[in-house]
Amino acid sequence: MSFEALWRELLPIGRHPETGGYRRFTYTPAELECREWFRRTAQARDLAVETDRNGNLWAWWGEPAPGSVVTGSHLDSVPDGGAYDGPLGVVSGFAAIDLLRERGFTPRRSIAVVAFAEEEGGRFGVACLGSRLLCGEISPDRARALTDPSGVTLAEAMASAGLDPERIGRDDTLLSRIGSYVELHIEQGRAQADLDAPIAVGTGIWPHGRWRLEFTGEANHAGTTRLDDRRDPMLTYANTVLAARKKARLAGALATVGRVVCEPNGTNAVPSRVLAWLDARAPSDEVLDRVVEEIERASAERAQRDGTGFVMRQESYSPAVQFDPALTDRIVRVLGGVPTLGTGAGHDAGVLAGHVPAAMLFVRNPTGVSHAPAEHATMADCAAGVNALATVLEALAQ
Ligand code: HGY
Ligand code: MN
Ligand code: MN
Repeated sequence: MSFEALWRELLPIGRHPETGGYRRFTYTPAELECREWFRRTAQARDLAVETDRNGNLWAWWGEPAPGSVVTGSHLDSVPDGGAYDGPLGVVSGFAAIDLLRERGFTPRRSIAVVAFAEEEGGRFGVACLGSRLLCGEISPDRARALTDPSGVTLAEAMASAGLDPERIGRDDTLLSRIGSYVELHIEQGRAQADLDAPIAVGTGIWPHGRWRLEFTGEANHAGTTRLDDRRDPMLTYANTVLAARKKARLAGALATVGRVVCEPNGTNAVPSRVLAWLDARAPSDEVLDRVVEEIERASAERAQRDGTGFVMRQESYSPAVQFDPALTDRIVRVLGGVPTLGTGAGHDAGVLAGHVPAAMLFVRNPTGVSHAPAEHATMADCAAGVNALATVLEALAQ
């Protein structure tokens, strides 16, 4: 089946009718439907499909064995994310297998398509949760206790999806099977548009992390409480957003606050608490640590002045990643010389890179927009991606 037919099957699942964005949160109905799609697609190709102990989906062409070639990405999305971030890599994996079979190729090394669970951390707050669990990069106890915004724990969500949360944790058997991991992903930026390059190869990922910010104050009446008598957490929060932007700009880093919760959220009341999440990224771990420290200090000082409480807690951190140079060079060569580029976007390949040879292929994104409904790649570029992936898988699996 061609890429387009597969793409059209997945496209409507979890898409919000008004915004056109995707809400495929791990183990919720929309994402479970994506899992069903993955299983059906694998079975239709006689690929042995399994859900591993950490909720990651695997489809095997050939016996799962050490030295296998693995490709894939993720099916979950950020709130109102685009159609391509994640699914493009999974659909392209199946389409590349179709193409190799049409060419009469029989792999000497098994090939697998994987869909990692909770890559966006969109429900439980930790990015790349499925690949971190696979690689033993997060403790099973901490993972089980992670909660979604309504207080449901990962353990409860897994159990209701028919998985046993007691089994989560590093999976040495599975890791030993991965000879190399190559993730195809839509570019989240427009470097390839500027280079007029439909395909590029990743070199590395900026260090990045996310921190939970809690501002506490004193709830009170908006109409009768003098300004000097207030302990308003919204004020401290607002200054933190401005400080984050300034500290990041001065350091050549990135800082974003895209998620905030105000309690009790009344129009005519000074809030009691504001919760917010900082996403910060930088060219190096040192710069990132410095920027985050400066933001924390500026917020603590402002809280002092406002008479409010301020607590900052790291929720997830991904150190700088360099993809496997030998694998990356080989992929560039096999593709006849394509541009290479770094990225500020995190990926499961970034987690795997610490454990097995990992690399990334990027497909051009004409506008660079991502984590938004407007995210888009042309079908021609997606087809070029499938071709490139098939060429790479053939080279690695023969
Ligand atoms: O946040 C990221 O960089 C990725 O999309 N999880
Ligand atoms: Mn993403
Ligand atoms: Mn992604």
